Amino acid sequence: MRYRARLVDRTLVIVKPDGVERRLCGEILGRLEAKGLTLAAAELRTITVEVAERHYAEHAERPFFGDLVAFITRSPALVTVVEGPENTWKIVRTLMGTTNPQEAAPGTIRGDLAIELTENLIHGSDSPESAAREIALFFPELD
Ligand code: D4T
Repeated sequence: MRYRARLVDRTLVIVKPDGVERRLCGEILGRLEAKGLTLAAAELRTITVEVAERHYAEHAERPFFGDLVAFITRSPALVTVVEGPENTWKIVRTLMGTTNPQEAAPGTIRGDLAIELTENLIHGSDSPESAAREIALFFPELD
């Protein structure tokens, strides 16, 4: 019988503007799907400054906050909810690779496809609590 993950968990995944601009949406989502994860929602949208500031609120005091908000809002991003087994957020983070693509392992999305910290292609929630908060922020209708 073909393997199918039990769908018990959800996480927010964003193909950031650099990924859309570089035409890597298919490559990136393809890796998540090939792993066995399932798209539950997806929308190409230009993230507003207000939503970006709420999404990255934990970085509000960091020196790179302004550039980060400008980057994530500069052109459309592919905002998605990905479904899979327990701790799907962690499975996605493993596939993504570390935040700095220069340190990300080969075989990961950032390790294979990116080189700049500021253009690291993909966002994935970093805990169950972040996943719930971010899904509610980007897809309130799914709650
Ligand atoms: P996101 O949240 O975008 O998925 O990235 P991570 O979860 O992997 O990493 P993060 O929250 O620590 O950083 C958010 C975002 O800010 C950029 N960044 C980060 C930056 O421009 N300069 C920096 O010094 C750091 C630490 C990269 C990702």
